[in-house]
Amino acid sequence: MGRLVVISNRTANLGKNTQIGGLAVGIVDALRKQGGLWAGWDGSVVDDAAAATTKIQTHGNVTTLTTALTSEEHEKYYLGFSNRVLWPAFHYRLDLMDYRMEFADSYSATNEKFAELIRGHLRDDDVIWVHDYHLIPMAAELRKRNCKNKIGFFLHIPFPSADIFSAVPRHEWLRYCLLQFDLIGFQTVNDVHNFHRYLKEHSDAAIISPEVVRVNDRTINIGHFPIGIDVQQFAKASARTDDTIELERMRRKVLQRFQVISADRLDYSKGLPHRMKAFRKFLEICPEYQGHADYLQIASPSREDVTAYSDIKAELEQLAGAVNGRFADFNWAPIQYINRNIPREKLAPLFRSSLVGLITPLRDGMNLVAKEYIAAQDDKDPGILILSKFAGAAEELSEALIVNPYDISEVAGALKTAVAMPLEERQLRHRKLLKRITDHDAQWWQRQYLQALQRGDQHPTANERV
Ligand code: GDG
Repeated sequence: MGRLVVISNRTANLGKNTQIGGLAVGIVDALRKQGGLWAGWDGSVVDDAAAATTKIQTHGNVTTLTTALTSEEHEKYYLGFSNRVLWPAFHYRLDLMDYRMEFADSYSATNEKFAELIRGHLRDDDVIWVHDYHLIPMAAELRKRNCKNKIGFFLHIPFPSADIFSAVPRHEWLRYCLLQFDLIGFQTVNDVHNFHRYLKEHSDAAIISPEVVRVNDRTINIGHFPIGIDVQQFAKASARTDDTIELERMRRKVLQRFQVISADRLDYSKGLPHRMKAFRKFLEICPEYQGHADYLQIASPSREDVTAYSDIKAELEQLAGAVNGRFADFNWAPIQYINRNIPREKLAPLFRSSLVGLITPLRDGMNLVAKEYIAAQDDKDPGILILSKFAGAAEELSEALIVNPYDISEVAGALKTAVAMPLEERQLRHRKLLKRITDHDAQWWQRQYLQALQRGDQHPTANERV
C-alpha cells in the first residue's frame, strides 16, 4: 500500500505534547497508520510570493509540507472566495455572499499554486485525500499535471440544495472540478441527495446508483461518511477536572443551580443570537428557574477580518448584556459569555458538569461539539443534548431533543423538558447516543472513507470537460 497524502487548508501541529482535537483526530490517526504526507497552508501571511518559503518537517512516519499565503491570496482566496462566497452560500446565507470576480480568480490561482508545489512531492502509488471547500479545484489542478493517482475529496460543511448551489458564481466550474475526484464524500445522506439533485438538474452526468455517477468515461463514487470524534480521549479528559471547575460545580449544587452549555466558533452559522433569545424565553416561561439556571456560552474568535463575523460579535455582546440586565440579581447573572478560546482540557470537564448541551446551529456540516458533549457525560447522571435539526449530527443523534433552531419557543420548550427530564430517561437516551458515537468514531470515519477510496474502480483522464 502506498502513502496517504492529505491536502487541507491548514495542517495540525504534530509536535510532541500537542493535543490534537476536532477534525484533525481522524486525519492524524490515518496518516500515522499508513505513513504519509500532509500538505497545506502554514498559517502565515507574507507580503509577496518571493517571501513565502516551503517548510518540510518530519514527525515519525508523517511529513508536513507547508507554505505561506501572500497577503493578496489571504484576502482573495481565503477570506474572499472561501469565506465570503462558499462558506455563506453552503450555509444557505446567499444574502452574505460577497462576490467579486477577483476572488474566484485568486481561488483558482492559489489552488494551482498548491498543486504545483505538492505535485513535486507525489509518488505514483500515493492515495490523495483532499479536505474541504477551500480546495475544490485541487484534483483538476493535479490532473492537469498528469497525476493519475486516486484522489478523494471530503466536504466538511453542508452541500446545499440545488437552487442554492446554482446561485454560487462559477458553479459549473466548481461542478467540473468536483467531478475530477474519484470519491466525493459528504457528511450526511441529505448532502448526497442535494448533490444528486443538482447533477440531475444542471449536468449530463448519469446517476448510475446512489453511490456511482458517470461522466463521459469517468466513474465517480459518492458517499456519506459522518465524521466522528475520539470518544475515549474526550471522555478521559472530561473526568480530569481542576479546582476552579470543581469548586464551581459544588457551589452550583449548594445553590441548586444547573448549567446549560454551548461552545462554538463565533460564526453566524451557529445560531448564537437565536440561542440566547431562546434562553431568555425559557426564563420568561419558567420564572421558577430564574436564579437557578446558568447559561455558559463559549464563543471562540473566528475569521474576525470578515465583516459578517464582527457584526455577529457586536450583536451577541448587546444581547447578552440585555438579557443579564433584565434578569440578573446581586448574586446571579443568567448568561456567562466568554469570547475566548478555552483550552481543550478545560472544555471537556465543563461539558460534563452541565445538565444541558445546547447545540443549535442554523446549518452545520456535522457539529463535533454535539458528539463531544455526549462523550463527556457521566453515565450515572448524564446531561441532555438539545440539537438543531439542521446540524448534520441530527441524522445520527435522534435520541437528542431535536429542535428547529429558528423557532425560539420550541427551543425554550426543549430547555424546559430537558431540565425536568427524569434520570432514567436521561440515562436511556445517553446510552443509545454514546453507543452511536462510539461505533462511528474518528477512526471509523477515516477507515470507511479510505476503504471506499481505495476500492473505487476509477481510471481518470485529464482535462475532460463536463
Ligand atoms: C467544520 C464544520 C464539522 C470550540 N470552541 C473551542 C474549541 N472548540 C472545538 C470544539 C470542536 C471544534 O472546535 C468545532 O468543531 P465543529 O464541528 O463544531 O465546527 P467547525 O469548526 O465549524 O467545523 C462542522 C467539522 O468541520 C468537522 O468535519 O463538524 O460542521 O463546520 O472540536 O470542541 N476548542 C477549544 N477551545 C474552544 O474555546 N480548545
